[in-house]
Amino acid sequence: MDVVTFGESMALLKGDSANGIEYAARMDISFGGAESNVAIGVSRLGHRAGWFGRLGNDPLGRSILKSIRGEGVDVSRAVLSDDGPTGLMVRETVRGKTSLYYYRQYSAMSRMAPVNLDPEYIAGARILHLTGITPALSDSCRETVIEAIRAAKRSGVKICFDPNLRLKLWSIEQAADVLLSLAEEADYFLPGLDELKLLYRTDDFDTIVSELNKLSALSVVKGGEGVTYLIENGTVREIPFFKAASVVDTVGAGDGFCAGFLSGLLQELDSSDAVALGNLVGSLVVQAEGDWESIPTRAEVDAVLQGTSHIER
Ligand code: KDG
Repeated sequence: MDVVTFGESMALLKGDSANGIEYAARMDISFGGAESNVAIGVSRLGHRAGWFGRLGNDPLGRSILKSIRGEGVDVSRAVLSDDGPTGLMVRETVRGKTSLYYYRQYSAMSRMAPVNLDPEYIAGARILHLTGITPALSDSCRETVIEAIRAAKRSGVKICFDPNLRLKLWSIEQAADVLLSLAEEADYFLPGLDELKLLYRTDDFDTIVSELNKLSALSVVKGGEGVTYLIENGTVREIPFFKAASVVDTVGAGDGFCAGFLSGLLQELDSSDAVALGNLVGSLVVQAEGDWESIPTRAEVDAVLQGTSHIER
């Protein structure tokens, strides 16, 4: 595997009413999960991606597993479990504000423990991608992330960490301690600027940069004013966004960025070109509905780069 990742993928319901779920008559169903979104993106960009997690042995879980497998992602270590349901999230956008409601407490994934890991599977990857969502799910999930890091480090597998701060899952006080300690273990740290302001409890960019320079990781800070900040060896470089032709759905853009950045690393691009590729993928993701459905293929990315992306009639 080029990239292995794990975490919770959940069924996703979206209502058909502009006034929100409360007034919806019909719901569209899909699925989402920051980690499987990234795995699907890495696969679409032409690399070998593996995703594992625990899904309920229920219709939603079986459907999600088939969908992730159908995207060319290896799911050989994923489990359909009888010890909890598949998680569910419900999303609505009302007057431009998107809200996500989770129904995931005591889900099958929340019961993951270090014993469920296959250290050899992790050892066989070039990069282990982790998010800050998994440690928020339960103590056993947090222990599993720590054990996965140990397995990766024993075999020289690089670690990419996106904190994916979810304050509906835990308080900023709980999250900051855990996420910043995980960032110290990473080779690549991919936070959002707003997340860093909360984690470091400051709006001052220079203070944030000085904190990031204490990490051994190469840090890539998403969500600047039209740029992504690359912080490496004490320097700050600004990598400009690609202008999205239109913005339809921003959910999943960060996962698309991660997939593009990981693809850049796997292609052995230099760090600024890998960040630029992440910016390009993220800019394409926001132009269509869906967390992962809008992640481009390698051919689509190449067409944009060659200026041949056009309407065929
Ligand atoms: O990353 C975009 C969503 O698909 C993702 O946030 C869902 O994993 C998810 C979560 O926990 O919110």
